[in-house]
Amino acid sequence: MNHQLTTEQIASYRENGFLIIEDFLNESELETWRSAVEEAVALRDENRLPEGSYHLDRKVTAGDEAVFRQRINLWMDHAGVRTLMLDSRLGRMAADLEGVEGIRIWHDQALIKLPWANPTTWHQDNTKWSFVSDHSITIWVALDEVTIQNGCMFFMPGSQKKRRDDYPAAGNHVGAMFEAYPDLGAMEPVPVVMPAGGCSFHNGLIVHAANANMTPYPRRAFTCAYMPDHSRFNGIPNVLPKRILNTIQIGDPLEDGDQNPLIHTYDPKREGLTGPV
Ligand SMILES: O=C(O)CCC(=O)C(=O)O
Ligand SMILES: [Fe+2]
Repeated sequence: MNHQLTTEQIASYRENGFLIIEDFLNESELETWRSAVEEAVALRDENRLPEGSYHLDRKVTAGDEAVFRQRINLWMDHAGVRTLMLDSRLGRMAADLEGVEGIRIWHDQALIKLPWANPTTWHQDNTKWSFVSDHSITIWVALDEVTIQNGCMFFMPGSQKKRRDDYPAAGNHVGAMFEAYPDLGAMEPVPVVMPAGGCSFHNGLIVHAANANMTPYPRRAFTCAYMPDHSRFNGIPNVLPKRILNTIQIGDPLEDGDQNPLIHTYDPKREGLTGPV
């Protein structure tokens, strides 16, 4: 795993809100990621979220897979994915790109854009999550080559510098966000194509989308969203389980290690670091 970041890469990430690493996984690592994710998705069956989730009653329907097949927090119920996700090297990359002390997993997800799937509408990630942060970050690993044709992502460089909380949920047309924010609709997006085994990192506030899949093959990606340590609950349930939602108050820290494990920290006083398993 190509996990060493240069100061140029970190500076570029902080300016643009994203970074591409084309040679992230070697061939054998890619094979390990592919088979772990494939097996975990098959085991999860029709459930988008793990057992005990607040939204578990939201059954996956054919319509839900119009954009992608989405299976969240596979690290919780598959040992192979868990080993990959708890790797502290990933946490360190996220911490260094964002300049934060500690990194917790917010959620992982398999995002499989099936043949002929619709585009992913323009959005900012962090405005949907259970904590507010300028420093959330996602790694998006390409399990297949990603092209303009099969549904690559597009980023609006620099757009992470401004939070946009008020736009319609996905399901509307691809540019629905730009009706609320016309300045964004005047920007030129950057397409993110990469070979299988490449990855991108993007900030949780960058405005982004993905193309339709105009090929007869799936576009498989595995991603993990990270939350800075010491982030606090904002009242949005999102992917949190009932077990936590039943007890937590707005403003409480999200620090349950079984839900949001701390995978890397520079804080020597902090205990409970999970580390590679
Ligand atoms: O893969 C996609 O189509 C969208 C991914 C995305 O929005 C994300 O990883 O934040
Ligand atoms: Fe996103």
